[in-house]
Amino acid sequence: MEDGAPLETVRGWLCAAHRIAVLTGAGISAESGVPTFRDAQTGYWAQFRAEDMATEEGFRAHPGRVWGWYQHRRQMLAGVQPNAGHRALAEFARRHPGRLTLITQNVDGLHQRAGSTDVLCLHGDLMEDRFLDVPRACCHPDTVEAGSPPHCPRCGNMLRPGVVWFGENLPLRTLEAAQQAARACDLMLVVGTAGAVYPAAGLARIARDAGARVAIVNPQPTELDAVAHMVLRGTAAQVLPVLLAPAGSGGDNGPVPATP
Ligand code: BV8
Repeated sequence: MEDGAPLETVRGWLCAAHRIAVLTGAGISAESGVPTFRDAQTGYWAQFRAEDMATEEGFRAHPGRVWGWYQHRRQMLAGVQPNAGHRALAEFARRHPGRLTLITQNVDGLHQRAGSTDVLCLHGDLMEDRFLDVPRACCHPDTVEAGSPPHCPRCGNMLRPGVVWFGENLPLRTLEAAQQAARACDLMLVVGTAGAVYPAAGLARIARDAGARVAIVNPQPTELDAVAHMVLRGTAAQVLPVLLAPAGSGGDNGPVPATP
């Protein structure tokens, strides 16, 4: 373990890093009020497992239920804003063009709304739809029939959310760009993810094996703690503004305890 306050140690790594890769998960949106996957589903949805609904099989078996879950999540997103963690990442990237690659597992679009650009969205975008089956000549997004889910009035092809479900491949070019960023970085920050979903979680190991330093920002232990050189036990909105603050701005939120 490095000497000195853990956050100051990671800040030293950050200042020395030519290339920084950041992998975020649902936890970075928690302080915006977006429930994470770990959080028990709320209300009506508490009776279902996200892993069962975020699958093609789950959608084909219960299209109305799964579509309703995504509509519920979209409506919830309409009322939330990016938080200080999202903004700290966007502002750092603006101050240091080309130095930071942001990779996210999230589908909530909050990084982009905070001003981050060129975000590598491994799992798609909650606000996009596409046809479930290969569209035929009769399938046009602008002529779908309303319903739960909306569908082609001619052949019944249903719309589905534009996200990557469990058991589906990630967008290849996006995944390859993320893997390349992990291999090329000097520092990887892993923020707000339990590190349980692959191949996204594997990016931390790729970075470490390629010689990068790996630091985690998470209030709880994760499945990637053993891959990290340093764990900062804190929330994204608390830690990132201090960690990523412009040089000379102090960041006097006090030391963030490392793992015990
Ligand atoms: C695939 C979109 C090939 C949908 C999501 C090994 C290699 C390859 C694949 C696998 C493998 N092992 C298993 C698999 C299969 C599977 C998988 O990983 N399963 C897991 C459950 C074991 N992976 C796949 O299926 C992937 N595809 O591999 O293709 C293939 C093809 C066919 C057959 C096999 C393989 C596709 C995975 C993508 C699934 N889609 N999202 C939707 O959103 O509805 S995943 C979804 O869940 C999220 O996008 C996210 O990635 C994941 C949740 O993870 P987290 O982001 O970590 O969130 P979580 O709630 O779990 O944790 C929150 C964390 O935040 C906690 O640590 C908490 O402490 C922390 N936190 C809380 N508050 C804060 C905070 N941190 C900071 N600040 C705070 N305030």
